[in-house]
Amino acid sequence: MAPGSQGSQLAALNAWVAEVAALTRPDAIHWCDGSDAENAALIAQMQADGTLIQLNEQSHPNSYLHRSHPDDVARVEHLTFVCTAHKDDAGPNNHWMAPLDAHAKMDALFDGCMQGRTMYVIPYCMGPIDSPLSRCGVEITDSPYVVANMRIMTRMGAPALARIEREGSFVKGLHSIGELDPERRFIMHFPEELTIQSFGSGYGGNALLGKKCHALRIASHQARSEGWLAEHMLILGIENPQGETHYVAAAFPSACGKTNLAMLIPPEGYRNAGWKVWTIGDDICWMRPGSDGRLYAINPEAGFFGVAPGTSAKSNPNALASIQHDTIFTNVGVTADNQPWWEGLDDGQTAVTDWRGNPFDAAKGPAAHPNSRFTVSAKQCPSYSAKAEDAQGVPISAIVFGGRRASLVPLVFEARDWTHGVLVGAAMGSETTAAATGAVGVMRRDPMAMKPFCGYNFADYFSHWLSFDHDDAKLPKADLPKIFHVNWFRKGDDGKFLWPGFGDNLRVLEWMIGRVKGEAAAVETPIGHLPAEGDLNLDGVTLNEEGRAKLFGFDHAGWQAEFASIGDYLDEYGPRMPQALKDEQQRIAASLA
Ligand code: SAT
Ligand code: MN
Repeated sequence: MAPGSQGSQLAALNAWVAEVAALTRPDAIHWCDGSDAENAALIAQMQADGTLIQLNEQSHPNSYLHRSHPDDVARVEHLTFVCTAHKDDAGPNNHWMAPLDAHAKMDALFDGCMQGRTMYVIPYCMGPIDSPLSRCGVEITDSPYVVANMRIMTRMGAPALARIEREGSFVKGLHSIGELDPERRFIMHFPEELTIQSFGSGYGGNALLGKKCHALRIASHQARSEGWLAEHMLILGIENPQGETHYVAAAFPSACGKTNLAMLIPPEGYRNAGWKVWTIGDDICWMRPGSDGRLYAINPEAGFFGVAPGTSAKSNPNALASIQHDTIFTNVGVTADNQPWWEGLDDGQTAVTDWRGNPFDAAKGPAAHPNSRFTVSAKQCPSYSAKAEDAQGVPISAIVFGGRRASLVPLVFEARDWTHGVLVGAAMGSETTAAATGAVGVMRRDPMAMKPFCGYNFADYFSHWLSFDHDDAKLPKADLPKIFHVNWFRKGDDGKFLWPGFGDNLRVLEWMIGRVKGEAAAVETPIGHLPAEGDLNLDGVTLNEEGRAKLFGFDHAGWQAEFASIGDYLDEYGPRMPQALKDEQQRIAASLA
């Protein structure tokens, strides 16, 4: 039964649901209330039809394995479109289709696609239910797996519906797994209509429409017109021994360790001294200037959709502790006693069955797909911060950009000012990972880690970022975070990582906070401020000569070539690219000449 009465704020929602039902022709319509009983019934149904496989009830209570279609294991950037009325508004960073053409294509795919299936209507809220920074959406899907995941990843059900009824506005997301045919798969965004349509995939960011589709592509577009930022960033709190907490937002491309950084465990010396790290979010950050001019951030999500391989008691004990119960695993292997297993778990066991459900044979490939995932409520994370539920959000002291760069880029540097920081973000490069289909390990420019997620022209996005550093007497004086760049992935001549990473990354964060407070020293170079020998606490880390030189050095000739390439990259955006950013690039290129 559809809630709400005629004439209420829900009339628009009811009308849309009726319209979708007329097109897709489901056998039944189920409005999700988010209750435990509803979830239990869906899980039982998915166990019965094989969508979910119960894992070892002793070791992993209430946890399930889902095996996706083997052709449906990652986001599909080449099939993802931003459909704005004008092509230039989507920009060279997006695939574009005219809205009318895209609607015609999608209507044909959705026509009758839910026959024999149940249509689920999922009202959800991105962000704490009572936060002014939060935004609501409704996803219609024919996948109960999507319902179960959305229940973990968002504030889903009755409270979200009540907020939609109050506000009357919501993002419309329509999803069908179709036939899971890669030839009939499209992820379409209509930012001007606050609408998402996704067909033919049941996986992650293609199907859980609250995540990348809403919270990044649609929200970035909304944020631009409303004066805030929707970013592909984790948020963490760093509490020093004096009990003072600084919040940091950090952008890394998918599968570059955002979850690990967000759940960092301080090295022993730091722990003993009283340092603590708090997790706010691991993937998405919405930020808005507060009345004091600082940026306040919320995590719009309520759970983690983390990469399983490499997660271990050593690399991320908080994540491992989080996923011991009430977790959905997708595309991992299983052990002889039916526990979830993946490469790098390092628990002395091994899989007997691989992610496809075949007997595991290491010679034929990994047990877990490299983009296999766990879905778990953030509340299960031991380091989850109470502040993550705060309606006001947390004030951000530093913004960090980082990618996977085997060469050139040092461990850390600080941007001179906001404009330079925006250029540092815009020039970000990273080697591709398994989170998207396509070649892995190819260096590409991934500005602010938003290449696959910015819902509008990057040139306009950079202008929007620059606009936060205003000189407008009518607005509160901006007290903006400092901007840094990090590279945990620098390699030596032997191809091995030079920096230990994980918990030791706190050493770098400590230096950043020292810089924010005006206490830590740095040396100036054309690319920004670098810590000099002795500025970073390296007690307990062994670095050889090569490590010190490459992690803290500045390769003049290499950066000259890099800045030439950055200039070419900015030019690809044509006349919409803000002059201030080009000037900044030219200023640095000149100082390198
Ligand atoms: O598939 S998702 O987009 O949800 C995960 C990721 O790529 O970060
Ligand atoms: Mn991500």
